[in-house]
Amino acid sequence: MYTQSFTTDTTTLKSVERSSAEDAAKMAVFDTKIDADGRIEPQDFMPEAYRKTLVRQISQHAHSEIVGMLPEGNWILRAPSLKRKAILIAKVQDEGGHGLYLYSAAETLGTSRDELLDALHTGKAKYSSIFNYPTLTWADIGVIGWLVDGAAIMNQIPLCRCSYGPYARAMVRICKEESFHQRQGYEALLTMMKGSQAQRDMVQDAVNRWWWKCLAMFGPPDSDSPHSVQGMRWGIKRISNDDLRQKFVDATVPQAEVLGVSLPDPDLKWNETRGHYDYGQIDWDEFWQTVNGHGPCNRERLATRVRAHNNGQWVRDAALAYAEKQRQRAMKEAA
Ligand code: BYC
Repeated sequence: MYTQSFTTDTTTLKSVERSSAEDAAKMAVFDTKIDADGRIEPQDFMPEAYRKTLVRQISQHAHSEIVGMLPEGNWILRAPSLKRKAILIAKVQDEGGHGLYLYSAAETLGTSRDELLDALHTGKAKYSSIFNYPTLTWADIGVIGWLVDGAAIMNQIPLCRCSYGPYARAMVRICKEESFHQRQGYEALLTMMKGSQAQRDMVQDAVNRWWWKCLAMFGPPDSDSPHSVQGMRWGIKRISNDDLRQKFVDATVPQAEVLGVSLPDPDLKWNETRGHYDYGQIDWDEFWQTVNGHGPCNRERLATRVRAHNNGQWVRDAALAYAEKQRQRAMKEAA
């Protein structure tokens, strides 16, 4: 009995040694690829922490896209013209598509869409803080396009160069569509700014309510961002939260001037020495409250999302039944 036990132990030891040598070799290949700015594909070896980080980020991103459909979807029936309604329907539909590309990218990492949706619906998964605020007027829809999609593009363009191939490729198409979203929002606001004083006031009020929330969208300051250093080391993140936020402020101030709105920050001013705009303090307590489920619309958004998923069960059932019928028919024909 003891002999057998010893024999087994030696075999195990040898196989552990062999597998750790193999793992070290695979890890070296992975590191070399990352250092050379290469792409990691689903069939390649990747350390478990890299896989987990990607699933975390891609799932949060996918959830943001589909929860992001809700505040805008609320306005489809109230759009002020057929043209604006058609544009809004197309935009909301695009967001659903972005969610699908991203869930598919996560599936290549071994996590199914059902698992991810379950985590969203049970409140375990995060999605962007920005979608927990109400859309009170039609001007909010323009401002979401201009500022929220504008911030999203700023954050997502660098993701087209993410080290994980399927995520990077999904982002190329998403960014093209986000660019249309941003422009349609800005154009809708330009039209309102050429209208009545009441319309101009509505735009200014929406900008005042959304500006700070958009700055917070980029995530906590670099000094409080637990995932940034490793994410950048792995080439998942290319530009830090604070640097992206600064790029967004610098790009948006001149757009606000053309539009004729003010940005609600008394500390916002050009800094000649830095070559950037300085801006005021973001309310990080409010940001974390919202991220942790206590924003103004968190409960409503999640409840609407779960209801929509449950209401769609019959569609999924019908699609599966149809696929099964097709499979049976193909088998019968092949026999
Ligand atoms: N909201 O260490 P950090 C869109 C979390 S879709 C909520 O900096 P990381 C659109 C963060 O997840 C917009 N949570 O993390 C759609 C982490 O939590 P955990 C969505 C946030 O990952 C429809 C913790 O805070 N875009 O624009 O290095 C219509 C610490 O943060 C937020 C994406 O998802 C936030 N704003 O960097 C219109 C882009 N910020 O996981 C528009 C992809 C941070 O430790 N994601 N947290 O529990 C990213 O680029 C990065 O994940 C982030 C955060 C920059 C967001």
